[in-house]
Amino acid sequence: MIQHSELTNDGGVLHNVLADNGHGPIRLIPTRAEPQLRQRRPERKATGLPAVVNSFKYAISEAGIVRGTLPLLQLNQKDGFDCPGCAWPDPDGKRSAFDFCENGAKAVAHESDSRRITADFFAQYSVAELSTYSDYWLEQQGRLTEPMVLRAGATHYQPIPWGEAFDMIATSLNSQRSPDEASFYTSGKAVNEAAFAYQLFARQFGTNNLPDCSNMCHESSGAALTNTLGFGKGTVTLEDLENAELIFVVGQNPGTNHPRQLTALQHAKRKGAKIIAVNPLPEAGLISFMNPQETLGMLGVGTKLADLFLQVKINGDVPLFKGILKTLVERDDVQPGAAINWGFVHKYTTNIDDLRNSVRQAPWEDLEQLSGVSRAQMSLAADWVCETERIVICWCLGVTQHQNGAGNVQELVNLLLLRGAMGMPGAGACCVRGHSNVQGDRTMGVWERPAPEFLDRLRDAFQFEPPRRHGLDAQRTAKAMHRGRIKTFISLGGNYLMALSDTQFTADALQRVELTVRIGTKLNRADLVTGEQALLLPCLGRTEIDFRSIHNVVQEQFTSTENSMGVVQWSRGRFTPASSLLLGETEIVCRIAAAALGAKATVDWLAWGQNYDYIRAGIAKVIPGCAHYNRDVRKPGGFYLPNPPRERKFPTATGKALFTVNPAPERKLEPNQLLLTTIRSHDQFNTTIYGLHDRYRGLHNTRRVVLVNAADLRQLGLIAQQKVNVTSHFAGQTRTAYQFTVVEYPIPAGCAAMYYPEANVLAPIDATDMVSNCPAFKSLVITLAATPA
Ligand SMILES: Nc1nc2c(c(=O)[nH]1)N[C@H]1C(S)=C(S)[C@@H](COP(=O)(O)OP(=O)(O)OC[C@H]3O[C@@H](n4cnc5c(=O)[nH]c(N)nc54)[C@H](O)[C@@H]3O)O[C@H]1N2
Ligand SMILES: Nc1nc2c(c(=O)[nH]1)N[C@H]1C(S)=C(S)[C@@H](COP(=O)(O)OP(=O)(O)OC[C@H]3O[C@@H](n4cnc5c(=O)[nH]c(N)nc54)[C@H](O)[C@@H]3O)O[C@H]1N2
Ligand SMILES: [Mo]
Repeated sequence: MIQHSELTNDGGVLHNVLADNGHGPIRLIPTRAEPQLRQRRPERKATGLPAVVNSFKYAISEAGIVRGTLPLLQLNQKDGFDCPGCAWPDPDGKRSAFDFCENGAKAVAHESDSRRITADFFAQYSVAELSTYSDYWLEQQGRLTEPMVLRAGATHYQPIPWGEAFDMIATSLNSQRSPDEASFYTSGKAVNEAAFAYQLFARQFGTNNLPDCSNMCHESSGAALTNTLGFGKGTVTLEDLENAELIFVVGQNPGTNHPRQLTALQHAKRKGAKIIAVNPLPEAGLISFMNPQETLGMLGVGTKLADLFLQVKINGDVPLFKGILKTLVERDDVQPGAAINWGFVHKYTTNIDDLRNSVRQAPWEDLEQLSGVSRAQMSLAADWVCETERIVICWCLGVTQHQNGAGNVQELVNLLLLRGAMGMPGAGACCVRGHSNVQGDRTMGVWERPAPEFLDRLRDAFQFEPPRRHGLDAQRTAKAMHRGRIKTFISLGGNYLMALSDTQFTADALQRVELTVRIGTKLNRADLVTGEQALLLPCLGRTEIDFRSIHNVVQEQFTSTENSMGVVQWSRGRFTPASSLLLGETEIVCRIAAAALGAKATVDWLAWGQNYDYIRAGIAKVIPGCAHYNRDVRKPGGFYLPNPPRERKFPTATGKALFTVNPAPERKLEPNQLLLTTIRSHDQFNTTIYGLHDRYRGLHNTRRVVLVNAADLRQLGLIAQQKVNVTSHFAGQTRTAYQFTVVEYPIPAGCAAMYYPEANVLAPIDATDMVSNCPAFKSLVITLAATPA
């Protein structure tokens, strides 16, 4: 039985130790000593030669030179594999042989790792010992090579044959009282074929418990876009972005997280576009960019990117955009048509008067004070907005991960609609997705709240009655685990433990599950903080060849993905698998389904796992726009999925796009409290840490830092580089992260930043967006306390 965890001091590291659920004392926080911080001046430019050098350095160190550089040349080519990094699209036309970026290169090299984790490794280290190492160290141990099991009461993982592993999952699933005691998590790397099979399996098993990483990522965008445009995705193509005359980049750090977006911004800029960056941090990529694809960029000659940098306070985006909208409405009141595109508004939208009245009433003082941006700057942005309708707004997590995340996105939509910047070339909403196939997974039906029409199509295509009751999202799943309501938990990729909020709570929750299963390529902490029993099932990466034997003939299988702009494309691995025992994740899903469903199955799961054309034929029957999936996906460059707003069709209840009124968040901070945002360093992919350097921000050697403004440091009586404990405050509860180094950084006063996932212990499980339930990872109230010397 689980006891409460307690605070201990392990080799000088203070933290809560998890209760022993039979596998030994598991550490949630690594206890090995960390190097000291080294701080340099933040860089003013992104990429260029250092980026190319860094990516090759990383490729060489991880993968060995030959295996390291060859995959880089295959990246995002029309006959190569889809980059396992971010979801930024590839150009439709000719592609440069070097169309990769530093961080895409790191993602590929990390997967092409020449190191291996074998059964010997697990015999050598107990799970308790592994848990004393950092997350960085765990992923650096190399690729997983064979299926492993952690049995009840065992201290070590042991090898298990694939067949037995599938039977173990089937037994666990079929012993539950209700299918809703099972949960099927998906991380956004899963390819379309795996995702479609997975959701069909979960629903044939009888549950809509399909939480995914999107619940913690762009859930707010999906909710807001569906509410306002009737369609939950962005509306632009890459060409639109390059043809825009005004581009906003809001709450996004493209230099690190979507480096190829900088090339598109540079192209737009050369055609005369203006760029406005909205961010509390002066991110290098937003300020200036050196294109590594061009000689001048290589030599260090950069393009100045942002024409205007609006250094908004954390969660100050609604007041900022309301200020811009207010300026537009007031100008239009004086001279109708000067700022509002009335032709578009009358024909395609509803609710304009509510919007106009609400912004007229908003006091300037409040808007300036809450946003931290002056009225003069808002007015300058409004001048540029009035000059053109070819406006694109790009956004990512700085917008979505707040208690009013959906409201933030809706406020951006208001601006686009007011100008009619929708469904015309060079204009629209550019919702920049994260994981390389997170958008595709949703298209394929991985969602805990499926539309009734979708379930009807599944029913008709596969002759079964899908469950209608909505399932649990990622956050609600942890709460259900805590109450003992989830008994079997399967993760298709990802790192649910470290990605979700409230690490301690989530860890306690996972330890109450009977069987946790993870399908993955590398070891992470989620494999150490497990249920009573755990399976670790290693799979092929996207860069590797997926061979199948069909009727004794060996055939190569390919898979497909969808990028941020709705283009579906095939992806073919090129490299010898890391181990002969690996299976493709699609096949793993199908074989679990075959074992678990038995006679209940209405498709031939084993055949689906052998030949993905069968799965694609299934996709064709169910997913809109995919009627000829097997044919279209084989076209070079792929095909576009339908996107109604691009044609000015808005499938809302009224058939029109909706203006919304989004109140500015009101949060009264007490003296000494700061508002914390959590961000990615330049050297990580989500919970996968590639290294300990955040080059552009000038922070080296450690990730356990808190970035604070100089004035706040003085006022709090702290000295830069001092060690502090960070406490978050929410609904009368506190959570503490111990021994972080405080860093002086040019962030607005009253704001602070820490790295994800180290900061997730501070994020309350209940602090989520009011509409979408996306965790408010980017507005946490904290205080800092110097640690006793
Ligand atoms: N190399 C690399 N690429 C990645 C990832 C990765 O970890 N590494 N992750 C992938 C995934 S899954 C995703 S979802 C994306 C994430 O891509 P981003 O959203 O760019 O990721 P974050 O580092 O979380 O950065 C958020 C940005 O928002 C700013 N910000 C924080 N709070 C606020 C706010 O209140 N208002 C505004 N306006 N800005 C704010 C931060 O300063 C930061 O610049 O990247 C994807 N690509
Ligand atoms: N505080 C805070 N928390 C956040 C965020 C934040 O900004 N702040 N961002 C949130 C966001 S946007 C997201 S998307 C989530 C990310 O949440 P997840 O998607 O759950 O986490 P990842 O870190 O991307 O998963 C890494 C693991 O995926 C496995 N993996 C890698 N490649 C493959 C593959 O090809 N197949 C399979 N099956 N497995 C593979 C490896 O084992 C690796 O250890 O985190 C969220 N959490
Ligand atoms: Mo994400």
